[in-house]
Amino acid sequence: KSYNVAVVGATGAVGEDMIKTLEDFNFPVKKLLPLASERSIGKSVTFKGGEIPVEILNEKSFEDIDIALFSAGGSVSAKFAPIAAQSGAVVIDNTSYFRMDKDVPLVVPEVNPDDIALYKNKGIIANPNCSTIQMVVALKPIYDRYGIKRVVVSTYQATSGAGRRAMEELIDETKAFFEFKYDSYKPNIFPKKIAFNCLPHIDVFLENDYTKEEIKMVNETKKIFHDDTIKVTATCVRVPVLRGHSESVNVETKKPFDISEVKEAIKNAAGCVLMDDPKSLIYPTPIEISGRGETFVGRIRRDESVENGLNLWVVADNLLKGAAYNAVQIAQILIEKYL
Ligand code: A2P
Ligand code: 11C
Repeated sequence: KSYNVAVVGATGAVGEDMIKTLEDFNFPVKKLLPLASERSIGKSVTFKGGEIPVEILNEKSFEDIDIALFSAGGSVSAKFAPIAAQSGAVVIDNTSYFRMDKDVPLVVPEVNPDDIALYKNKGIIANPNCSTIQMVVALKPIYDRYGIKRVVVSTYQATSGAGRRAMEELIDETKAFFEFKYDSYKPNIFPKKIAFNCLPHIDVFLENDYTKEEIKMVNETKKIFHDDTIKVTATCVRVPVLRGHSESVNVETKKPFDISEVKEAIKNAAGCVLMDDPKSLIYPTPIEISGRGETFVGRIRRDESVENGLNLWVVADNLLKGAAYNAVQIAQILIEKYL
């Protein structure tokens, strides 16, 4: 059996990788429908060696669509995901719009694949935030063996998390630096200069002075593990990297652990790659793991300042495991088990 698949936001950084990931997975696509805004009239996408023209998203776009992958921003999902579901498509939505809706499953296939069954409620499955996805993949083997009391996470997030134009801004600003025009460069996408800088500010600030990105990491982690007792606190930072989010994750487990056992558990965990031999310079960095779908973990060591404390360095390609790859993994399980 093969399926008609729409990609909403097909010209964006994530949309482009969704199309590439469908190809890499050899997903059984009968028809691919790339959708974007009027700005993309005349553009096309490449799929399996052919060019497919981009169409403008409208209410009728989903009439013969089986699966719709959305990554065109929250307001587009808010309006068009229910229309797509109404037309009979199953929506896999990469935006934050439906994530905390109790009738919408929030899925990371290595952690809570069975929640996919809840797509039947609204016809919508939510893909978590990129920073949450890679953290929970690394935490899963630890959670299963020792339980988790508390997590303190600091992130180092790539510009691609904010989209294609954000990546271009980092490049343009870097060029401006070498042309002695940095001081007068006016950023458009980021609130301050990102080249040669880092910004403790991703998404909007909330009443409690946390950013929305930080609160997403708290709430989404609890929902994915079905465990409101996990305490999570986050500081999310944008760094001048194009692709690949890194995270320093400090964990307090419920039960005592043996550090070599933790490494073994991460090595054997679904979707995790252990890269931990610092003396041989083996630890993950964004450049080294770019283009891969797994989550890479290194610098594993005991936090001696607390009972049952553990430090991890977790890196993943935010456009792949953090977005496109996770979405296509969900689609794959959907067709294998449910459609
Ligand atoms: P377009 O290129 O036509 O603006 P990114 O996150 O990399 O900025 O990409 C956002 C994606 O979402 C793009 O494909 C963009 O299309 C699409 N998009 C943004 N707003 C809309 C809209 N109102 N309707 C359809 N697609 C949209
Ligand atoms: C970033 N994590 O790196 C964001 C992008 O909730 O889907 C994804 C935002 C989201 O900017």
